Amino acid sequence: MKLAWIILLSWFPVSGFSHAILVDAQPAQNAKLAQPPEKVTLRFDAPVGKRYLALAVVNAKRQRVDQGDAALDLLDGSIVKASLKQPLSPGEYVVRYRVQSADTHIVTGSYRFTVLGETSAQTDTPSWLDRLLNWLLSR
Ligand SMILES: [Cu+2]
Repeated sequence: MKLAWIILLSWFPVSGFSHAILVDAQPAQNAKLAQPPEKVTLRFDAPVGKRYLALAVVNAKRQRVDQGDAALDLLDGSIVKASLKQPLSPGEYVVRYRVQSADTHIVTGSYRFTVLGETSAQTDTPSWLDRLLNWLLSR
């Protein structure tokens, strides 16, 4: 009977603690942002440890654009933040993170977001009216 308990307990050594799951991210996964974000905020379903904490954001050239200040929120240990170089230029970015769950397991993940910016909105071909005006003015 005693042995059965020991086996049972050793099978569930971390019962009560669970694997951290990312429940919210700002910017959101695959977001297309008109305004460059100032920071990245990740929220997990439970507090995470700061020991293996990492949060990096890289651009399409794999250059880091975060300020290297990834940290837990002072009031809420389930929130990880890092500020970004200002302003981010239009383009695609990848967020990579690593945290340690309460069950001691390391959780890693990554996702993308895009900064649209003014240039992508203005690269549309001129409207027929613009072309007509240009033609009239060029005569
Ligand atoms: Cu786990």
